[in-house]
Formats: sequence, structure tokens, C-alpha cells
Amino acid sequence: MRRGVCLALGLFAFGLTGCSASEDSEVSLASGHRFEPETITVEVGTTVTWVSESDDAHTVTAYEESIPDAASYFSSGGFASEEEARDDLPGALLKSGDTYEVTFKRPGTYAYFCIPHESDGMKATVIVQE
Ligand SMILES: [Cu+2]
Repeated sequence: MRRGVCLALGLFAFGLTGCSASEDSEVSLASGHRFEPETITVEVGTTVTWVSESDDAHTVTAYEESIPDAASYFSSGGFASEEEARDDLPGALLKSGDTYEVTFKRPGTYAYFCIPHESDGMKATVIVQE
């Protein structure tokens, strides 16, 4: 029943993606060296997908000190620590069209950045609520 309502609303909006939860948990690596949106709030268990829509290569790299207790570190390239990610920039880069996903299992505020554009202020936040 609920699905049917979704479908109807989606058709009304000329698209079926309007009811997709994943649309709310997508972050663009946008041109101008920024994450869009800069702050995203999701519920525990949500998978956030970063999509590179920029001609430049970027990384999605968590600030290790900001990771909540008991939460896993994350960085594009699958590194286990911020230091490892910084030491292997080519392995961390997402090129245009690449995607990167993280499922957030612990509540808290996760600050992250792009290694090559950190000094340009390419930083953002994921807020995970219970
Ligand atoms: Cu960048």
C-alpha cells in the first residue's frame, strides 16, 4: 500500500526517484572543490553514497579524531587510518563518475575532508542520529 502511494507521488513528480531513501543520503563531490551538501543528517544504519561529479579527483577521508567511539574509520580507498590515506593519495582518489559508500552504524558527528583540497576548505560533516 505504502509502495503504491510512493509510486503515484513519484509519477506525479515526473520521476520515480522521489521516493528513494538513497536520494537523501547522497553527497556530491561538486565542482568548485566542495561537498554538496556540506552537512548531511541521516539515521543509524544509513548508507551514504558520495558521487564524484567534478572534473577534479577528490577523496572522502574522515578526520580520525572526529570518529565517534566504537565507530569504524572510513576513507575512500578503504584505508584504516587517516595517516594511511594521506600517505597514499593516488589510492584514495575518486575520479569523475566514481562513487564511494559508507554505512553508518554508530550515532555521532563525523567530520571528513578531501586530501588534495583540504586547504581550500573542502570539508564536510555527516551527522548520524539514533
Ligand atoms: Cu577535492
